[in-house]
Amino acid sequence: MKDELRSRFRGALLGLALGDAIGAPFEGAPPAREKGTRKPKCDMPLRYTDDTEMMIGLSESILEEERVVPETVVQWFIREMNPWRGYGIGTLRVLELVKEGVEIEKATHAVFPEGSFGNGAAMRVAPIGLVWAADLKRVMTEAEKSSITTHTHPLGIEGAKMIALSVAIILRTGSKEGLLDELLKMVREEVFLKKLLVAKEFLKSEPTLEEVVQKLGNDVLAVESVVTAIYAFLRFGDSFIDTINFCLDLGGDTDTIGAMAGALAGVYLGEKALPPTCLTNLEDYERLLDLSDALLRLSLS
Ligand code: F2R
Ligand code: MG
Ligand code: MG
Repeated sequence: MKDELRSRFRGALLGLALGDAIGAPFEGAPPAREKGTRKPKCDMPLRYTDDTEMMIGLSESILEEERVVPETVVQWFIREMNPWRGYGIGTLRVLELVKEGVEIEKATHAVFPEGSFGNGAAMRVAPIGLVWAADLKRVMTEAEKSSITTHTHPLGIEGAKMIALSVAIILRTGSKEGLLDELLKMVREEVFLKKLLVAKEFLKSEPTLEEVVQKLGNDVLAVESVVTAIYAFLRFGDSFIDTINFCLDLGGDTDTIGAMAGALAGVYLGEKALPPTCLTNLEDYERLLDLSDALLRLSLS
């Protein structure tokens, strides 16, 4: 039992980092003409981007405090972040302002007065779904606390809750069945509910890449990427590499959709289903293993 849990925790973090690193070279590319066009390049060093760096920061902050303390999370981001990994402009500015002494709440409304609805809170949130999987209400409150460090718009927060809940539900059930119905019960924002219903229809009809991009989205906004990642997992999640290939073919925010879908496929399939060549070349592989194991210990304590 503990071995299986360890494998799923590792699968989630490694899956997120692989999806991010494999997707990064394609970020901003147009959708492929047809499915199966793009293949992952794993025979070279796989360097991760802001998605994984922030997930590591969130994880280490959780391990330090045994809960999400927004100030601790932000201080980690400020101290450890490498801007060259490709951060969203809003997120970068929030962190600069907090570093200069501005309160988090004020800083998060400086660039976008209503707060950011980018996917930056959703892309890093998987560890919360792992640690508090036994309590879905707690998953939502901790996900919200982690989001408001940079993303205060209700849609940015809801996107993060959806990914954290998906990780938790997959960990609890070990299944893809019923995930959309569970999310439909818990999600509050109309725009996400509509997209979840589209995803449900798409699972019956095998849409083209163009239809997926048009109806679910492929860009940096939470509403244009979170359901897309969930759909990629539900359609292709029996194979990790098929899931990531599909994210590459979608184009647009490939590293982030890959990171979110990769975390879901990873927690579903476990560590052993991840391609060994890709893992060998993944930056910080050992650190990610240690982090997953420490999160597991916290969740069992
Ligand atoms: N930043 C990037 N990629 C570009 C640079 C990397 C490139 N590969 C390179 O080679 O240089 N990727 C990362 O950013 C995304 C996550 O962004 P996050 O953290 O959500 O940032 P931000 O700035 O808050 O939001 C992103 C954009 O969304 C729009 N937006 C958000 N809220 C808005 C609002 N209230 N009103 C209007 N627009 C809003 C803006 O365009 C934001 O810049 C991930 O893809 C990650 O990989
Ligand atoms: Mg990125
Ligand atoms: Mg991205």
